[in-house]
Amino acid sequence: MNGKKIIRSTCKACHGGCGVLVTVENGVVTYLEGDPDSPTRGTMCAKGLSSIQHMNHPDRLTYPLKRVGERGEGKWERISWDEALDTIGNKMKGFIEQYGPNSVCNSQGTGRGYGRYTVRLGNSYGTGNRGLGTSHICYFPRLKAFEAIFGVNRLYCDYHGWGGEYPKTQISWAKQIEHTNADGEMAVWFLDSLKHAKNLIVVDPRATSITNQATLWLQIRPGTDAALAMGMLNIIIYENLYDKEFVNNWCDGFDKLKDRVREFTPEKVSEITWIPKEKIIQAARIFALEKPGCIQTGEPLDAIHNSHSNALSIIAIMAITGNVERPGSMMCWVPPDTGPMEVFHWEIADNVTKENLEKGIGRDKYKFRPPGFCHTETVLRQLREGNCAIRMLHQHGGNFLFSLTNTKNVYKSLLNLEFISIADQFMSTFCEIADIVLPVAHWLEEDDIWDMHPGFMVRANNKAVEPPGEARSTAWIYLEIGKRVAPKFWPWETVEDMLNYQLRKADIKWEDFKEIVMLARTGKDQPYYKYKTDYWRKGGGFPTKTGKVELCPTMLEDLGYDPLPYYEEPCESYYSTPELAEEYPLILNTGGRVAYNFHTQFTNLPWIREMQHYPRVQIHPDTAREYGIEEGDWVWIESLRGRIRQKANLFAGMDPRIVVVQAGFCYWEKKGHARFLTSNANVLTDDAGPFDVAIGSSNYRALLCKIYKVKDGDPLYDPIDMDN
Ligand SMILES: Nc1nc2c(c(=O)[nH]1)N[C@H]1C(S)=C(S)[C@@H](COP(=O)(O)OP(=O)(O)OC[C@H]3O[C@@H](n4cnc5c(=O)[nH]c(N)nc54)[C@H](O)[C@@H]3O)O[C@H]1N2
Ligand SMILES: Nc1nc2c(c(=O)[nH]1)N[C@H]1C(S)=C(S)[C@@H](COP(=O)(O)OP(=O)(O)OC[C@H]3O[C@@H](n4cnc5c(=O)[nH]c(N)nc54)[C@H](O)[C@@H]3O)O[C@H]1N2
Ligand code: SF4
Ligand SMILES: [Mo]
Repeated sequence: MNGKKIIRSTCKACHGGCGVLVTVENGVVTYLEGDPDSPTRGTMCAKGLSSIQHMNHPDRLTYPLKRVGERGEGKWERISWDEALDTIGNKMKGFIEQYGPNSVCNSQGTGRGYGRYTVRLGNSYGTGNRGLGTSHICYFPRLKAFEAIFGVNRLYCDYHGWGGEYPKTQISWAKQIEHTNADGEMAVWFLDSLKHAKNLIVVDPRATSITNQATLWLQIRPGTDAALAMGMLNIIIYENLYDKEFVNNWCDGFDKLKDRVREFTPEKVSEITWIPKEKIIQAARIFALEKPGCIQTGEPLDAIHNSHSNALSIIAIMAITGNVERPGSMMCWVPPDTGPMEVFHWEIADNVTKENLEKGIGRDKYKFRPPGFCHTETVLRQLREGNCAIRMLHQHGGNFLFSLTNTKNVYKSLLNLEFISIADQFMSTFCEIADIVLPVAHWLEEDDIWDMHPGFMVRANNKAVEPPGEARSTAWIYLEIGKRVAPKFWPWETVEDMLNYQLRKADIKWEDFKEIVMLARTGKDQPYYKYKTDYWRKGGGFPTKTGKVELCPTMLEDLGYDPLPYYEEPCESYYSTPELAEEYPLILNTGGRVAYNFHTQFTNLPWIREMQHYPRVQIHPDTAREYGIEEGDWVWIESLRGRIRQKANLFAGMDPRIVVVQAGFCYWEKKGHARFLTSNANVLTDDAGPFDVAIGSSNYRALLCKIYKVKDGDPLYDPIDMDN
């Protein structure tokens, strides 16, 4: 057919990774389908498949814009790229000169494979205040715990059978990988590997789309995962079910862990978690005895003030059962010859002075975090109080008015920044309060390397069509800003030169890589039992201080923290705040992804909106009856911070005391503050702490609330009180 071509690429409508065949006819994308020859075997989800509607949406940003009215007033003037980039560059340099690099924060939304550019930019101008956002409640706690225990910052589930075995037992712990494709794992791998599994254990307060296939469903009280994990450790250790060979030869700190979990008897843990003790015992026995096994760990474990203990205790279960580096267990994948793309920012990390790192906001308190990341809630509080070292924010993607705790406070805080520049594809509610807005290309419109989570593959995002108007690719925007503020570290003439540089280790150029689309190390090329070789350490071992798997990590000890996991009640609960529970008698859980939105994205697409029209709050039918609420009623959900409305979805698959509010639902069709105050879950969440002591995580998953029916004449939303 005239002008028809098919381009192989990689979808990035979520964190990305699915191989895609893009049909382009006469310069227009006409069809998208999964690439059957990719590791995701031709599968795609509703979000990815609606990318044509997303890309062609009439509301796409097409030109750089400068604010001309008051912040948030919505008055903009079109400017040239030169003016936009020069203004951003000059502002950055001006603040750096006057107040030092820590006065300029640069950050991003959730990962879409451009994290290496964001971090390199921060490193290149030397700031110790990067990464305002949600990493402290999304993946950092798990990554840091992996690093503390194993010396490598992540282990993946070996679903692939490359070592001759599939996992016999799988635990899906606070995770819906079947919907979320998060953290470098893909739904299709998990679902296929279940065909080989004997046991599936699901740890989730709610019934999910896989609980009906589960051998055991541990219906946990939100926010109590560390107690459950320590209860399972208690059974595995005191019933002598642990892997003695692995523990004796390769682990350090076992006796200390054994002492710590002694008090976490099945009875006590059952009381804390609301899970029957028989089920806790059974889960521990199955995982310890029916090997190999792996554990998927999800974001709710991080989005709680007990986050680092959640991660330490669950990862310890992997370790003491010897489910590490054996086929069908938890693996540290060796990357393809390119190496991990993250090197792009590590390699210049030393450019940030020790002093600037130490002065990073929140660093004094929350030290168990990658260097350079400031602590979000502290920064926002300081902005409101008028004593924050950060004066300017350059932001790429993300919408803090939806993603951070206590939206009304977030709004007030951000208004106190002296300058905000932001790059997005749409005029988000965050863009609306910025000073300069940059239009960004869609994944179908840009060339880049996809390596969202370093794993066994690196893939190409291939530009299928030109972006609309003057929208530009992410890589180009970073390169141009980098050239203006720290040219020494951004020496490339073109984006292609920069991509070639990133691929150099594999001795391949972008023009060839974009044709082959993927470099991967799979099958027999992927080595197991690396700790028995010189891979991490001469003579064998793990890349930790002791060379062993550290069950009582020296990394935490050196930072002055209790190195062992412990359990703490959520900051609001029936047990920690019984008086509050009298007024707010239900447990508020805000999250649990649905297939139809990726945070604030896609609720402006007809295909997606047809599948879910309204934001929904899950309420148990018994509870709904008690409050006179019926399916489809608009309901107020109120916490100490404020209230929002969502439509009731009666759901019997959870404890009647729990209410699950959908997060991220953006009312794109509403204007002004209605868009982010009507139904946004984070109007309800807590920004005051206490936070996780080592990492600073806030609590999104186990708070208290009350619910009642919306009455005629009620306002659509409660406005922000700017005086308080
Ligand atoms: N469709 C879609 N996909 C996404 C996203 C999206 O917005 N939409 N977001 C992406 C991002 S940034 C991330 S971090 C990932 C997150 O993806 P996941 O890590 O899979 O997390 P969730 O789906 O939020 O929650 C997983 C499960 O945890 C349960 N849960 C809630 N609270 C608790 C608790 O206290 N304990 C336990 N054990 N379980 C609990 C929920 O009921 C839910 O079924 O998804 C990514 N993928
Ligand atoms: N209550 C509650 N709150 C949560 C969560 C929850 O489960 N419950 N989840 C938390 C988690 S885990 C996370 S990671 C955060 C996520 O929250 P954010 O990090 O704020 O989410 P994003 O999807 O990055 O932000 C959406 C914006 O990014 C823009 N965008 C999308 N792709 C691109 C791109 O390629 N380039 C650019 N420049 N812009 C782009 C979109 O147009 C949109 O305006 O939310 C957190 N907040
Ligand atoms: S799972 Fe993510 S990468 Fe795959 S099709 Fe859906 S949006 Fe695209
Ligand atoms: Mo996330």
